[in-house]
Amino acid sequence: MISTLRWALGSFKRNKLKVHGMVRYMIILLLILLLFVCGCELFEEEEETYDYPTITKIKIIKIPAANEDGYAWDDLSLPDIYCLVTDEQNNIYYTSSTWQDVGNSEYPVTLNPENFELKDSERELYIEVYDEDLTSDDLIGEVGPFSAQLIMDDSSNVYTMENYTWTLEVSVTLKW
Ligand SMILES: [Ca+2]
Ligand SMILES: [Ca+2]
Repeated sequence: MISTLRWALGSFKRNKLKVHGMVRYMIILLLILLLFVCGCELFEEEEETYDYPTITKIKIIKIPAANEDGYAWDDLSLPDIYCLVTDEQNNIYYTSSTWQDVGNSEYPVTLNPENFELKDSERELYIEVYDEDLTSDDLIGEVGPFSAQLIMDDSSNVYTMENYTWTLEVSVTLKW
């Protein structure tokens, strides 16, 4: 009888320990979940701040299929696209990297400038789009002028420019 009682007591203690373990385990799990959810929310709420209006994206949406002489941009391959951001005096403020052999289905081509700040928000800028060649690059076309102020007055972050003479369409995304 005593041994049965002892066994029952021991079993109760063991189960109690098991329950405690499980509760502890679930609390830890809940804490981890809570931390994760809070972390995600904090991450989402973290808005990047900019000291100056900053171009975060340049999208080449459309380029003419052929050059002004009616020939393809490259003889044996597709055009290699990059752009410059310049002003009226041809000062260069930004040179993008080049997208090699861009096919029609690849547009829009997104060029991501890293923290391209427009410290002078009134400065009028142009975007020149080129086909990179071995000797001299072909100018595909130009859009502009635009300024950070013009885009901010427009209030939308994405500003699209089209040059009908060149059949060229480019958009810039500005954050401020
Ligand atoms: Ca070419
Ligand atoms: Ca090419």
